[in-house]
This record gives sequence, C-alpha cells and structure tokens, in this order.
Amino acid sequence: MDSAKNVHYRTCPLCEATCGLEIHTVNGEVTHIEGDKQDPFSKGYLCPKGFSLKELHHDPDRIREPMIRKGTEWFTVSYEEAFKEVRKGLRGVIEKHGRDAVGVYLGNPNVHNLSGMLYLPIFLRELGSRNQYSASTVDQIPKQLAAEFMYGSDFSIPIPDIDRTHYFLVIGANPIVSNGSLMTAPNMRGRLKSLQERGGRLVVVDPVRTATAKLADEHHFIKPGTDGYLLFSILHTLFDEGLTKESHLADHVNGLSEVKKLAKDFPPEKMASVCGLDSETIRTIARDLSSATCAAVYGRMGTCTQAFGTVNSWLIDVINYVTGNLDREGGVMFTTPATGGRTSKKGYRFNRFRSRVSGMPEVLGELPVSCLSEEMDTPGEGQIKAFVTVAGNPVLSTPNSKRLQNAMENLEFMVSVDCYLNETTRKANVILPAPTPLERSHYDLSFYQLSVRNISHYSPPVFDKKEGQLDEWEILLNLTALVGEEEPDQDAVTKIDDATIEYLIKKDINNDRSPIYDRDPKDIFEALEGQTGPERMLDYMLRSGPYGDHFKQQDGLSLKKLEENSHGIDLGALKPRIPEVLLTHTGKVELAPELIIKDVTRLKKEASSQSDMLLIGRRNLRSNNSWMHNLPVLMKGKDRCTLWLHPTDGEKLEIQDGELAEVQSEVGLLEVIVELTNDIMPGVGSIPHGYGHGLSGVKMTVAKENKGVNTNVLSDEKRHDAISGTAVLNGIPIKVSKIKSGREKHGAVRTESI
Ligand SMILES: Nc1nc2c(c(=O)[nH]1)N[C@H]1C(S)=C(S)[C@@H](COP(=O)(O)OP(=O)(O)OC[C@H]3O[C@@H](n4cnc5c(=O)[nH]c(N)nc54)[C@H](O)[C@@H]3O)O[C@H]1N2
Ligand SMILES: Nc1nc2c(c(=O)[nH]1)N[C@H]1C(S)=C(S)[C@@H](COP(=O)(O)OP(=O)(O)OC[C@H]3O[C@@H](n4cnc5c(=O)[nH]c(N)nc54)[C@H](O)[C@@H]3O)O[C@H]1N2
Ligand code: SF4
Ligand SMILES: [Mo]
Repeated sequence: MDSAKNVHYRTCPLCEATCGLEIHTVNGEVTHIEGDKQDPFSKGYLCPKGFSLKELHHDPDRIREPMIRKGTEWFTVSYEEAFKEVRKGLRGVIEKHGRDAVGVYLGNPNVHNLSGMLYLPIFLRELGSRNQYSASTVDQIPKQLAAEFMYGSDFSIPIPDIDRTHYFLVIGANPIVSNGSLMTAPNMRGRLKSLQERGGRLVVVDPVRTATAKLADEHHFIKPGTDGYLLFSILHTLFDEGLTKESHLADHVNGLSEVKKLAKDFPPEKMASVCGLDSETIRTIARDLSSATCAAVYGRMGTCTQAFGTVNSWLIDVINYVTGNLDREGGVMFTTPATGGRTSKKGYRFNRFRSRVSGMPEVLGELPVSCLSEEMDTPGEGQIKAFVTVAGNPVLSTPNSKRLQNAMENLEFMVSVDCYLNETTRKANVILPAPTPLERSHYDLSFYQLSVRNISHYSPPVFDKKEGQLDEWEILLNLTALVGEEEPDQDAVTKIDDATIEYLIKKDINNDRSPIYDRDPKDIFEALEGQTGPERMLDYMLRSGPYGDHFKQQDGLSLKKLEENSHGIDLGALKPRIPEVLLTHTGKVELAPELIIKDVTRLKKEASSQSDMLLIGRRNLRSNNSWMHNLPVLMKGKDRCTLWLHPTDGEKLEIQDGELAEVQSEVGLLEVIVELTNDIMPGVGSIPHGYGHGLSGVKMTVAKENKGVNTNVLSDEKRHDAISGTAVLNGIPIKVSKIKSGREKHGAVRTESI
C-alpha cells in the first residue's frame, strides 16, 4: 500500500495484452508509470494507454461516490442511501413485472476485473432474469460458440503459438493497434518482427492496409463480410491439391469427410470475384499454409462481427486442423491456465431458451444484445422495465443506438456500476462508483486462458480505498443481496461470499477431474481461513489449479507465492492438450457441428451484399472502445473520428478530404468528416466506434471536446450472425453523399440528439 515514495508492480488491466507496469507514487499520487522490465511476459513493453492509468486515477470527472439523479440533477449520497434506492427500484419492478423485467448489460471492462469475473455470475444467478446481455455479442461470441461446439467448452479457444510459428495468417484483426485479442501477448510488434526474423511470413487479409498489414510480408484486400467464401476456398484448395496433412490427431476427430464434401462447392475460381482476392492468390495462401513447417490461422473482430461470424470462426479452426497445425507447437494451441480451465460439462450452453420478441436463441447463458432494445420497447409480459449496467456503455457500443436510446426513455428504473457519467449512465437513477484499477487488486482470470504463454501474475492494489469506500465485489454482493431477500449490508456480503467459496469447494471435491477430488473439505477451509473476497477465491483457484500446491500436497502455486513474485511467474510455453482438454459428448474434436454445417447452406445462397459501399470499424492505439476519451494524454492530436474513404470513391462522390459527408444506413443517418486514404479498399468506408459524446447530460469534459459521431446509429440490430446472434458491425450497407451546404463541422449528428 502507498505511503511516501513507492514503486508498485502490476499488470495493466486496460487491454488483453496484460503488460507489466512499474508505477511510481509519492504520497498517494502517481508520479509516473513505466513498463516493468522484469515482467517475464512483457519485458518492459507498454503502449500509451498504460501511462494513462495515472490520468484515469486522477481524472476530476471520474465518479468517486454513489450518486442519485433527480430530474437532470445529480446528488452525492451514502452507499446506504444508494442501495436503499436501488432496492426500491429493482424490487418494485420485480414485484410488479417479474424477474425477467430486469435487464442487465455487462460491458467489456468486466472481463478485465477480478470482481466482475468472480462476482457477477453470483449476482446474475440471484437475479434470475433471462434478459442478460453483454458486449460479447458485439464481439467474440462466435469464436466461443465455435469452441463450445468443436471442443466442448467456450473457453477452449486454440491460440496462435505466435512465438514459434513460421507462417501467420491474420484475417480481420489488427493486433499492432489492438495489441491482440483472443491472443494475449504483450509487444505484438516485437513478436511479429521475431517471426519474420526467424524466416517466417506474416500474411494479412483485411479491407484496410492496417498497421499490421504494413508490417506484413503480404497484404490482401477482402470485400467486407466475405471471409466465409475465402476460408472455404482455401479449404477447397487444400483438399483439391492434396495439401492436407495426415494429422497426429486423426483418432481424436469426427466429421472430416463431411467438411471435405462441403468444401467441394467453393472453388477459388468461383469465389474470387465474391471476396475480391484473385484465385491464384487464394491457392497460393493454401499452398503456403500447407508447406510451412508450422502455421497458424487467426481471425478476430473482422471475422466475428459479420453475418457468418460463427461459420468463419469454425472454418479457421478446420483449416488449422487439416494443415496439421491444431494443438501443435507453432500452430494453434490450448492454454493451461493457473486457475484451471473448465473440467466438467452439462451439455451445450446454447438455445436453452429464446428471446421473447424475436425468438433469438440464448448463447452461452445470455441473449444477443441485438435484442436488447426490442425487449425494452415491445410491450407484454417480460418486457424490460428496469435496467442494470455494469462497466458498459451500450448506447455507444451496440447496434441501432437510436432505438436503444429511445427505448431507455421508458424504463421505470436504472442503476449503473461505473466510473463515468457517460452516454448510457446519464440515464441511470443511481450510479455506484467503481474503484479505479489502482484502487483494486488485479488478476487476469480471462486472459491467461487466452494467452500465448502460460502466465500467472497477481497485482495488489496500489492505493488504499478511501475510508468507507466499497470495492466492486462488495457493491456487486450488495446488489445480489437486494435482488434476493436480504438487506444490503456487510453481513449479507459476508454470507454470500462464504456460501460461494463453500459451493466451489464442494463442487470440486466431487469432481473426479479436479486435483482436489475426494479431499476432506475441512483441510481446505482451514487453509483459506482469514481470507475473504476475490483474494480467497483466487487463492483457492490457484491452489486447486494445475500448478497449485493442492493444499499442501506439493510445492506449487498459491496467492502467497504470487505475492512473493511481484513481476509475475512464467509457467512456460503452451503444451499439446488433446484429448485431455476435450469436453464434447464424444470426447473428440467435432469438426462438423450440426448447427454450423446447416448455416453453410445460407452461406452458399447469400453470395454477398449488393451494396456499392460497405461500412466497417477501426481502432486506434490511443483509444479503448468508448471510455478513455476523457484523458488528455490520449486525446491529443488530430480528430480521429472520421470516415475513411478511398480517393476513387471521394472522386465519384465529389467529396474532398476534410469535407463533411452524410452517411445513411437502413436504420440511421449521421454526418461526419471525410478522410481520404489509399489504405482503404475502394467501396469500403470506415468509422471508429465509441464516439458520440455530444449527448446532453454526459459529464466527460475532455471527451466532449472531441465528441465525434456514434457509428452505431448506423448498425442495424436486425443484421446478425444467424447462429450466435452477434451483431454485424463490419460490412454494413451504407450510402455516402456530399453535404452541399456549409453546415457546422465536427460531427453534428442529426439522428443522435434526443
Ligand atoms: N487501441 C485499442 N486496442 C484495443 C481496443 C481499442 O478500442 N483500442 N479494443 C479492445 C477490444 S474490446 C477488442 S475486442 C480488440 C479487437 O481486436 P482486433 O480484432 O485486432 O481489432 P480491430 O481493429 O477491430 O480489427 C478488426 C480488423 O478487421 C478488419 N475488417 C473489417 N471488416 C472485415 C471483414 O469483413 N473481413 C476481414 N477479413 N477484415 C475485416 C478491420 O479493417 C480491422 O482491421 O481490441 C482490443 N484492443
Ligand atoms: N460499431 C462497432 N461497435 C462496437 C465495436 C466495433 O468494433 N464497432 N466493438 C465492440 C466491442 S469489441 C466491444 S468490447 C464493445 C465495448 O462496449 P462496452 O463494454 O459497452 O463499452 P466500453 O466503451 O468498453 O465501456 C466501458 C464502461 O465501463 C466503465 N468502466 C471502466 N472500468 C470499469 C471498472 O473497472 N468497473 C466498472 N464498473 N466500470 C468500468 C467505463 O466508464 C465505461 O462506461 O463495443 C463494441 N461495439
Ligand atoms: S498494450 Fe494493453 S495491457 Fe499493455 S500497456 Fe497498452 S493497454 Fe495496457
Ligand atoms: Mo471487445
């Protein structure tokens, strides 16, 4: 903890790269932040966002105390008063309309937060509403769902073994800017350069010549939304030219012949014009993939958030398998996280219930966020009347923002756990303040499951919380208590916390795949005595995990051991895990899951969009979705929320660089400054998401100066991946036109103001 002058080591929780930071403080103030050179994973690397934790912590706009809204005015209140108000609001709705009338939206920072990862499931279970949504269905759910069907667990995602591969095919991802996603690895540029230095090739397929593409040995433009055709024609070539490799996994796989049959219909010569790559290029990619000593195919946002997201994610793994690269060094591999992975299975977590209005299937315990606004604005039993957001900004991040904004006007009650008064939380009745990353402990429970090496690193809080300030897990357990039958208070928090650890221990001692199977629970409770909250849960998971001390059975990991190793512990490179990792009913890799195979029929029918112009998104190194636009250190420089167009499109539309254009989709309209660039494919426009800070009631002074436009007024909630329900955020048909009159610059958005 902080006193006088200190140096603290911790991982950065802002993105998936998990860089080690060295944080210098004097008397409770951060003086400066550097990369931790002794971190075994990041070795001193950090990006500009790492430094910004200082400004985030000291940001005067950040919410530090519970707040209640009366009309348009906000008042600071005690936690007690805030919880009383939340209890009245949520229980009132539950009593009148039932539990499904409470909708919940969980945003991205929850997966970077130990409290969110460990305690939100408890809150959701107690709440018992089907209306659970998250940022996952505007993101990676297709990849998780493909993994659920193929390997039996949604977190069994094969990760590119980037440090050992010789050929890396990156489709629809920009890891140089995003710092990698579903591929935790700090210093992506360094790792990709090493790949090239050892004679490997980096090949990028993207409608934009991105920073990653500029580093690559080859870059190919692709028409947005057509990756399914490209991937199938690569697969076709592999079979057609006899390039598939007899796999060491042949005895562990079902469905190869079915896949081979399907691939027949996708010859590169037919698919080339659909996706915009020529057939010889496609065949060459297939040949190179096959002849490389080892290779990894990797796809991310560009392949997930489109109409065939699940099919794409599956095809990527199929190609990795048939080229002999699944579960193999230098190919794609499964992690062995220190906190253990899933070890038991109760069947697929898909379509166990459907959404009320459109009948969309449940996906991994939640409903696609594309249904959120219709569940709010369509009357009837089960209509969402109260809304809970935790670390989310759905108004800027989910499709058809205008409809969602209108729908939210009819809510009877809303509570947010957040650190800013932003486009979403401004509509809450109560805001409960989330501590900053420096006031809480940290462990990357999610991302060490998706990491290119097995790593374990615990970070204690840098600063003490203020007297009386609640940690986020305590806020979440108070909410759990109040949606149940309990009074929200410390006793309830303790009771639920104790019950949870007891439940976990009992589950594991009855699970014959757990290292603590059949142990006496007393030994385990005793060993954990004196601990509470996330630290106790984490200690338990580490000790009962694959490298753990298994409660004094061997010399192994524990929270104490991690505390003694403040730079983190490298547990080594990834190791082959098939068949032990598989949790499918058959115990095999299912290469041809029924639901995915069915969707191939749709792929065959829907060649591609007829629109002249397709909209995609992009990311910037100095930004992170919607919520870090209030930090001056990141926001300096030129306006980044622009529409990128190719100069030939500019010419056709008679729009010059820097002029204002009108962009229209099926659901919305906005005005945005155009930036002409040769780096984008003709026929494609790109606007970054997470902007549109000009709405009334937002209290983010710096962000408001660079308000930009909300691209999600253009995304259509009716367009989604047919299987997972994930929204189409890439490949949205748009019309772009020049604005004739000299209207105000800087993104005045007509559709946006309500
Ligand atoms: N600096 C920064 N880092 C971040 C974030 C951030 O906002 N800023 N956000 C974090 C989050 S939440 C995530 S999920 C990750 C995302 O990580 P990435 O997926 O690596 O990031 P994106 O920039 O979304 O990359 C998607 C790429 O797909 C391309 N693309 C669009 N449509 C298509 C298509 O149809 N086909 C193909 N092949 N490509 C297409 C886009 O041009 C873009 O280059 O980044 C994380 N890291
Ligand atoms: N068009 C388009 N839309 C997109 C995308 C795209 O590429 N294009 N990308 C999508 C993706 S990949 C993602 S992940 C989503 C992100 O979508 P969201 O998760 O909805 O939005 P964020 O911008 O990440 O907002 C995070 C919120 O959490 C708060 N916060 C930050 N840290 C904490 C914390 O520790 N605790 C709590 N309680 N609150 C905290 C912030 O103040 C902010 O309000 O956007 C998606 N939307
Ligand atoms: S790359 Fe990600 S984890 Fe590393 S410093 Fe930047 S934001 Fe933090
Ligand atoms: Mo994301």
